[in-house]
Amino acid sequence: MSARYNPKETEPRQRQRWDDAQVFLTQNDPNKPKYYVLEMFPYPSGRIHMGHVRNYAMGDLVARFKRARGFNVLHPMGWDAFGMPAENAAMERKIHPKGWTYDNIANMRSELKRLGLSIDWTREFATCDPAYYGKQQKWFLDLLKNEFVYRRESQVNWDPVDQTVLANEQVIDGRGWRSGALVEKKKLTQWFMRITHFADDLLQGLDTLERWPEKVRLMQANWIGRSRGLRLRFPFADTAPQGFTDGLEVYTTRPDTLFGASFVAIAADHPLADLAAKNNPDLAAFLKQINKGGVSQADIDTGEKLGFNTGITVKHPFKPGETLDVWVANFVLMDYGTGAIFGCPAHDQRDLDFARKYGLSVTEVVLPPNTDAAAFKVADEAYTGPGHIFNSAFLDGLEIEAAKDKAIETIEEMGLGTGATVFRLRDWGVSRQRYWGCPIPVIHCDDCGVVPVPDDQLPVVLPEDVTFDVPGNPLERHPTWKHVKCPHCGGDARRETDTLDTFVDSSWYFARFTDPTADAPINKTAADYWMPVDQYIGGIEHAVLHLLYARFITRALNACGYLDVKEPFAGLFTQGMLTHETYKDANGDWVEPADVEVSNADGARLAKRISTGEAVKIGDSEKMSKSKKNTVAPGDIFDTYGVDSARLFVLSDSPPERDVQWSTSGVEGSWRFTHRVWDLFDALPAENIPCTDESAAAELIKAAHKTVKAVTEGFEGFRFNSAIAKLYEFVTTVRTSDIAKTGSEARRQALTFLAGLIAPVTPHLAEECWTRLGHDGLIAAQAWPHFDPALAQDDVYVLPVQVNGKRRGEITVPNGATEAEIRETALADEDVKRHLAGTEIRKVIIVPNRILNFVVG
Ligand code: ANZ
Ligand code: ZN
Repeated sequence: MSARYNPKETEPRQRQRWDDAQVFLTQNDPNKPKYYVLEMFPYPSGRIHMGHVRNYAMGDLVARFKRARGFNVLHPMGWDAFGMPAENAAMERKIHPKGWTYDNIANMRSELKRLGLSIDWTREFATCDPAYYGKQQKWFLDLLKNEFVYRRESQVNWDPVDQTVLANEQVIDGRGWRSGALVEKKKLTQWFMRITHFADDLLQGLDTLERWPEKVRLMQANWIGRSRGLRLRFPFADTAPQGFTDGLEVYTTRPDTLFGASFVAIAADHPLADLAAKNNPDLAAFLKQINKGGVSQADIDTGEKLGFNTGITVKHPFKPGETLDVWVANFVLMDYGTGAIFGCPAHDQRDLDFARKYGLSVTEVVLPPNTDAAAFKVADEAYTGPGHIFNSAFLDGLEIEAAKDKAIETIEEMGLGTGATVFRLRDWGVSRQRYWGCPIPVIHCDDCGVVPVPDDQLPVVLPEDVTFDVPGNPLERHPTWKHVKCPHCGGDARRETDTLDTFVDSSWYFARFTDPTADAPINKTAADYWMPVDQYIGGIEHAVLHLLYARFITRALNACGYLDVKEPFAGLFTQGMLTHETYKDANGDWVEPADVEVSNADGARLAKRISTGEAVKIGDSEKMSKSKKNTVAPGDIFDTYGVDSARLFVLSDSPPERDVQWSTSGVEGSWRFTHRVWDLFDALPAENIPCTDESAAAELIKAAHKTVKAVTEGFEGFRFNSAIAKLYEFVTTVRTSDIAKTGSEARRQALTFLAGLIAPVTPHLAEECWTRLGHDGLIAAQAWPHFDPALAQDDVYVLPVQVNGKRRGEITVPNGATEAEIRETALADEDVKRHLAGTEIRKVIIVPNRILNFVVG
């Protein structure tokens, strides 16, 4: 007896038992209710970090809980394995991206397995497996056929040193993030996915996602950005330039501000700019100049406003005889609206910055509430709030929305434009001039154009004999891979050398998991059974891109007949981050927690460096990151405290949506708890101890049922930390109960429940406890403890007491108390007594469990 609990010995042994019994192997069994729980699959960077531990511990809790509750649970794992870091490693360390990636996967797989996750590992795949991306190529061609995929010329950020296209996020202060070279804008023919086709549907679908965080839905709605506006053609004051006989079309969402217009502006790559530059060398030079520099939205909003007056003028539609100059401006984008705007400086900050810089007029036309029209002047800040229209002839006095309607109606009557709904969402550019990605399965033929790779030639597999010694796309310079015969005419042709954005790979993996070896990209029967994912878990940083792309691809696959659902994730949970104190030495260099010892001296916390003994300064707790060295290695934690203690700590420390501050004392607390639990089981006597106090036994059983109820509800509602707090309480209750009074049967019953309740959190320990109770089988295969609602009920409840409808106190009464008993208890309460003093009770209204009201005179 009293063997000390030893996770080092127990944990691998229990994992082996799960493996041997194949308990987590999932069958597609349409006769059982299903539950699909999925954590966002990891990028194989090399090691798992504490953030992974938390994310997967949460998913595993849900998976084990739902399995015990009788669901057929799907809980798979895979790898989001394409992408730049593998190529960077190849360039820096002369290793092949493939070798680097699969080595990392092998390493992280064994680390994840150590976590004891209830995953069906037979379904594992990596997106860089040809067996996966080949199926992606297959449906890509269907999307192409159905025009959800197309090619067009577009402006890209071009890094002239690395010879590559950069994503907006890779342009930092106008320079390439790797090379540091000034980024140029360049026109390239790129592949796009028509996400805008579903703009409205993606927006409306958000209303159906009741189990998504409100915040994420809002972020997606903003990203899609539907706005009602007006396409308006300004007639030219002089002869219309060639090709512009209908006028210059602008797009505006604020037609109510038309009387405040002081200029018109077009994008640098607007056709009219090109035309005007033909006989204006200064303009041509200007265009060249602004074609440098990043094109990210943040750059445009905060960057310096640059403009050039083309000398062309247009007529104001509402002000006869008045004209506006047409400028070229760097903050007007070609691929939004019509690539042209009218500027109203008083009510738009960018227009105001521009007007102040070039000395253009500023006319206020929206008057804020309770403001004197004569005194209202805009200075450095545009007014974008609510108000009434003024200085605007027939729009005067109207509110903004009404004025918009009126302006649109008038422009339509004049035949100068039409009201339009426009989305901020743009089509998704999926071309990457990179090696380590899914090859786009088409062939270019001079005679036949773009020819899909025939079915029997899929997958188009990446060639392995590539080099990274020079910048640019290795596929582009591969000696043979690119040169193929046209499948259509048999002539010489070129293989597409662009690969797909890795967000494409992660936009359908959840559907592939339902039958990962299917011959078709998606086995419809399996997907119909499993989809949608019931619970998706991941970081808030994916609120827009990944989660929106996945919703889009699901719709596109649905439209092509691959899937029945339109929404991939019925429930979404975004977990908080892991943080840790930061430490700095005397030189101001970060010191890692593993090298720091913190001690308490007279209430003050002091830290010193273990390796050198020197004092270090304790800083704020911040998100764990390599740059601040405030990380802890999961492997070290597992070695010291065991996997279950780590799981318990990350699940119990804070509400799952909040950050967890990692601390040694915290994980030590979890470690002590696992020992307390084990000691209880270990101390259960083999012989029967009779019950000598019925009420003590009943009380213990009641506490057990109440705990099952509370934990069940907590796990169901993603309140893991408060559910675990109930487990702590219960363990104390059991420990302090006297087995000489309750007898061993009640104790055994309580511990049987406890083993079941801790199984989703500390699964290895739970198995050990289950065995200790004398069971041969696995607790992982057991049903969830069942509570009796009558026993789980509280004995007493709190009843608010009012006097003449005002709350004056509260009383605690036994469940099922009669009205007379309730009344008596209330009249004995000191607070109530004070408020009733000197009055006469006319009536007593009692609604049991709700309220008591004394009506007095
Ligand atoms: C006149 C105006 C007056 C505007 C005013 C705003 C405020 P959202 O709401 O984001 O869709 N705009 C239109 N096309 C543009 C382009 N290609 N590049 C840069 N800006 C463009 O933005 C719509 C507003 O953004 C439009 O309404 C237009 O400026 C500008 F007090 O028209 B507005
Ligand atoms: Zn051909």
